[in-house]
Amino acid sequence: MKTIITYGVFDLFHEGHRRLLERAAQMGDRLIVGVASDGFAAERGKLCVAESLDQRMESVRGCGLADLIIVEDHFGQKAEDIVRYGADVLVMGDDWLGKFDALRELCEVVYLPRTPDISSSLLRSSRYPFLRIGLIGAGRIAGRFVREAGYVRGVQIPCVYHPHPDDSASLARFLSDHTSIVKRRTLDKLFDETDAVYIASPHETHYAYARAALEAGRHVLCEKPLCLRGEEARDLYTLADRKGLVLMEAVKTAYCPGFQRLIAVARSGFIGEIRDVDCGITRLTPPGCREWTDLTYGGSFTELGTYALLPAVKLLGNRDLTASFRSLTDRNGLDIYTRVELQGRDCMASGKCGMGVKTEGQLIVSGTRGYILAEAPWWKTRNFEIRCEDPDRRKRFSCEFEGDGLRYEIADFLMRVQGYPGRDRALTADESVRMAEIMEEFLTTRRRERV
Ligand code: C2G
Repeated sequence: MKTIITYGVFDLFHEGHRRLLERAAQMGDRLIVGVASDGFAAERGKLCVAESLDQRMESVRGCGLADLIIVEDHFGQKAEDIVRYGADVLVMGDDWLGKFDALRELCEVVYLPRTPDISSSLLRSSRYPFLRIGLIGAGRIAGRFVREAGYVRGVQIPCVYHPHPDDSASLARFLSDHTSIVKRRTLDKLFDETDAVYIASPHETHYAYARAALEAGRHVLCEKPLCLRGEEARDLYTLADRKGLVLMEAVKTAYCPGFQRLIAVARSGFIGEIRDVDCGITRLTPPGCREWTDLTYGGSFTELGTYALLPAVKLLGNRDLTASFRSLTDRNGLDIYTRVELQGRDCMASGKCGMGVKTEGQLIVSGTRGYILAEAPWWKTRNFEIRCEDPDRRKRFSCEFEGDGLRYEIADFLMRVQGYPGRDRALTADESVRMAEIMEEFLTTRRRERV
């Protein structure tokens, strides 16, 4: 019996997929089809997969050509599968020409001509035109956002709003770096030319801009911290829901494949009941930056605290966490280093963040049967491993984290705006509101200590 094996994402199953499978099936007696998992597709740079894995597997099943359907979820799996299933031929479309030649050691490799003029991405964009995202703010992160958006098919950035367009050196620098983006002097003009906004302005302005955009019927992707008060964050999510709009807090780690895999492994029960979450994130920041000159909203925790809270809120958020803070401050009373301690029902967590002190940027999730250790920088989750009492039971995971990592949140935002389901679990409204509440508690504590 001659076994043929092939792999794909098979998103929005179309004639090109069917013809590939049909030709592959004709080459042998048995056809095995590997369908990429959501995480693996994202790791391979396919960020805008519209359908879930089970939908895509059902589509392949429905075409009636596959004798066996398997899930492809890691690099190197093809070689394992060829041996495991005794495949005689690996068949791929010729857009992969040469990429799998190394597997000729294990089986014949055949590249078939792709079917022209059809692809999942064309189907997606034909259903939904470009999403036009207007920028509010023209600082460092806005520039990184534009570069990362270039990796997400279906997104356009036509214009940017800055409250003081004429006397802003950062806007002038931004416009010279991104000549295709034009400045708009008013929010209304920005809204007129866009479907959504990305808010990259100073922390304390986020709420007002997000509310204005939602009121104007625009979807909102807002840099962290979304809000500095819990009630404001709750208000925004309520407004977004009422208007049927997408509101997302841009915490890049929450949307990257590696962190999502870590959360899934932690929740799987493999390390038992989670009892402690501990992480550190520091970025030495020179004096003179906004983080140090804004005496009201500056400092380490407002800048990095969202990351320090994210793993605990994701894994322990439903256990009534109460927060306490300890900070080292500069002469202006801004925190150069803060520890946030979270105490919950039969659990605890701690997060260290600092722009004036450097520490190890690892994440440890501790459970009753083992723990997870994510190496620094854990917030760009690439490698993590499970460790147990028995050192032989260690299990290591490696995931891609491409570029600056903003592409993952942009892709999630695009897919949610386009109405594809299943993308709202990366960071839920409740988790985002909880982080705003803790941010508010920190600022209240700081104000109290300053009087
Ligand atoms: N294909 C085709 N003609 C098209 C579109 C796709 O022949 N118009 C082929 C591709 O060449 C591929 C298969 O259909 O062999 C599945 O295509 P995708 O779903 O786009 O999957 P791909 O990104 O190629 O993923 O690890 C390998 C990957 O999983 C393959």
